Amino acid sequence: MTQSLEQIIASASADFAACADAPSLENAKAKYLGKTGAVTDLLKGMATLSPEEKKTRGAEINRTKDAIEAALRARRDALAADALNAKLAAESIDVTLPGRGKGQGGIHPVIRTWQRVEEIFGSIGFDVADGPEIEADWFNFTALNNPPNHPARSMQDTFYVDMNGTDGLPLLLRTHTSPMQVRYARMHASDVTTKGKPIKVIAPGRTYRVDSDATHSPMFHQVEGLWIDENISFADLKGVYTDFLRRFFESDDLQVRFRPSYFPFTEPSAEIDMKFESGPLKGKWLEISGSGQVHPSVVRNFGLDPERYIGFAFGSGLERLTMLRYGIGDLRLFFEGDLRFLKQFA
Ligand code: 2NM
Repeated sequence: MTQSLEQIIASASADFAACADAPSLENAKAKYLGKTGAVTDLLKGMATLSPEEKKTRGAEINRTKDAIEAALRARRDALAADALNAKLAAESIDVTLPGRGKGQGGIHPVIRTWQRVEEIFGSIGFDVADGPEIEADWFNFTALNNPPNHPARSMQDTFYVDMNGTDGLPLLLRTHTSPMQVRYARMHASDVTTKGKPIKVIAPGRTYRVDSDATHSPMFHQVEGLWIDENISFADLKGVYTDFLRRFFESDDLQVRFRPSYFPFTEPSAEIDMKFESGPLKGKWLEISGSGQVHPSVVRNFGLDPERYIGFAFGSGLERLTMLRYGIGDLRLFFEGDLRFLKQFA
């Protein structure tokens, strides 16, 4: 039974409409436009027609083919649009929901101490110096009177970055911020000698030692201070440092004492102890800093005459200052990045 051309178009449209996805649509296409499809059959059926009839019939079949192809395209487009809409619906974002927010960062407690130390010493007329963490051996050790065989210079105690750095001498991670004092003093030595302007500077920053346990971290923070002038004494250092500690700990009756000690770069040297008169740490002497009169050889390395100029220096750990101020018991809390700890200081 031969179908009319209109019936074939209607049947193709119905078949295409029944296809729910692209692969089944391509199968349905073969049924009409493929090698054994209905349109091909129609063309074969023209073999017996006269040339005149072939012309008319051929044109009719071509229109049929065009109509089927148009129906196919329309269904393809519709299926693609459905697929896209389904995908968009599955991935839909509810733009009316409240945002997650950026999360507020906070200042790390040690950096808070750093800022506070700069503020207090700044108000007493101290400049702030900042310099390299990768240092030359001369600035970190030699200039500071560290003898060649001092254990601090060993591979066990210092991180060496390059054993043949500048002029064949090692480059290392600074073990204290004193090398910055040396740099600063050499830079400002002529202000001292020609303008009579004293050197008053603190050098806060990161320092490094091969050391890691409950009370030592391979990276830690120091603040060191240097005061060079004519005719100053330990009494001046004690006055300035006591003022600093009382303001830092917000404790007007905090007591300070100097206790003899030893450092290669100072002579004489002293530990600075402090004692609270109230609060949870009341009555206990606590070691808080090292200090001393800068050794004559070191003053000479600053480019100054030790017969004329006197230097006082001190050094303190920013972690220790922070632990005492906030009552923190474990150094490692500073470096673990635990938000439950850090949020308390934000
Ligand atoms: C300390 C203890 C004693 C110190 C010495 C110097 C310099 F560069 F002037 F020689 N800066 N810091 C010093 C002195 C540091 O820390 C425990």
